[in-house]
Amino acid sequence: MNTDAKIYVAGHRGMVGSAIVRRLRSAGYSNLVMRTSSELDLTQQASVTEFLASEKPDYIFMAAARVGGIYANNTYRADFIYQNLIIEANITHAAAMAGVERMLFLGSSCIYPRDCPQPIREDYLLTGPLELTNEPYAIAKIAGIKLCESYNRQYGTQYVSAMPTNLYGPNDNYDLATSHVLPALIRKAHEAKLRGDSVYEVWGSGKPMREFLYVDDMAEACVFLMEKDEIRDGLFNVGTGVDVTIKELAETVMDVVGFTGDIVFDASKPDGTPRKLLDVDKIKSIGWKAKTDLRQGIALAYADFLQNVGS
Ligand code: GFB
Repeated sequence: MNTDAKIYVAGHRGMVGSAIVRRLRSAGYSNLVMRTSSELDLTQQASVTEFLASEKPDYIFMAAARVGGIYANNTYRADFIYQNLIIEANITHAAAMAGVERMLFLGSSCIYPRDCPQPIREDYLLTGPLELTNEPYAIAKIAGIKLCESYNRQYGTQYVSAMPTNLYGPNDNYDLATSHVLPALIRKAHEAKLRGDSVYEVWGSGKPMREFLYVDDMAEACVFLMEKDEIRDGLFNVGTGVDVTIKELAETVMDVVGFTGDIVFDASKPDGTPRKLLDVDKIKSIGWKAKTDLRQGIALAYADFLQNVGS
């Protein structure tokens, strides 16, 4: 990517999109194109077609999506499959028709079968049934991968797919009903500390295992993949290669936040996938690996929470 390349970041206000913008700017890319959802409704095919036909960016980072944690995925199942399918279909088709050569599509580790061997390799895709709590979202993201593959074969595009593990960091969603686990535990531990509570609640059994990647490391991986001209297609897991139980995570969050009470587990909430540790050998083999360890990342995320959300 030349530093004067025109780069469209779809979803630039989200946690991942805003991290990609930070990374691009720090790497000297200044010709960035961004549109808020009120300026450009990505669910409207005609608007997306007109926008990409006129802008004709050299690169697209597709970080726009309807996202959320286990409860949001399981509650708004129709919204998650419809909105993600239509956004990715609109952008992929309009990009190919506008002659956009290179694009990075962002998916999620939930695309892999619920009970596949761990760590999960990219070629385990579509080898077994999905986790039911986020199946609609997973199906949409699998379709996004297939859109990239199909347009690459038919139209000669170079659309690459990146599958991040669970992400966290600056500009995360801290709404307790729709957020992912890590921001939720940061907020719950912080508020329990302020209230002087003796316990803080963790959903499920605490037994599931999750891998957590700091969002600025994810952004670095996204720019890394687009800067490698020889990477023209395919699917790349992006993660740390290390996972922890939700109980261990909750204990680390308590320690970072300074909450000294006890954990209480709410067994009425779903555990979801027992484990989804990504095999990151493929992206490591081309020269990228995550830098931020979990405790360091949680401290950075808590500092962001205090600055922008909490009191
Ligand atoms: O992060 P999370 O919502 O989504 O939940 P997934 C991870 C685990 O943390 C589950 C537990 O076992 C939750 O029960 N957990 C404990 C909590 N306390 C909480 C809490 O207060 N809030 C939340 N949200 N979880 C997501 C998919 O699955 O993974 C997304 O639903 C996406 O679509 C994302 O793929 C990467 O990790 O289970």
